[in-house]
Amino acid sequence: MTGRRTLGLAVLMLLAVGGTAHADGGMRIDQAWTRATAGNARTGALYVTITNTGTVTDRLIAVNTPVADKAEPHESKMNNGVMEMRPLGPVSIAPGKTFTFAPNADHIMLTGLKAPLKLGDQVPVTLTFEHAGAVQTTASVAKAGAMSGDDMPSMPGMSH
Ligand SMILES: [Cu+2]
Repeated sequence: MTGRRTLGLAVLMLLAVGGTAHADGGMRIDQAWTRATAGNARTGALYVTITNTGTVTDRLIAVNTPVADKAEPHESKMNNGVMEMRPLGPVSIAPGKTFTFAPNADHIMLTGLKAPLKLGDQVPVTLTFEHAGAVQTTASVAKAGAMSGDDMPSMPGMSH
């Protein structure tokens, strides 16, 4: 692990501790990840698993990340053999339920990427819920074409 990444992670953890996630907010965020982008690609997709551990239905109303101009939940649907996508709108999650953004399914579209996403980087993400408020997480950057966030470099030190 590089010193640079360790420092970045420490800063992010401080942000998470000092962030705006409410103590009573019942949203658990797992497995946030995205994919490395090639060249000057301006779009990407973010994947994350959200579990409502609270007692009321909550809605994901906004997603923000400093690496892109816009982050918006999309749904993907096959239409006459063509994969089409469109904005999903606010995502409702009932108590005890889990919602997963995953490849070839619902995803969080990143548009206006400010720089290429590099393998092994950690991307700050803020998920804002109607009740739970803003919840901070970090997305790991997996390799291009990865189908899960576990598809990570075997030697993290080699990634820069
Ligand atoms: Cu999309």
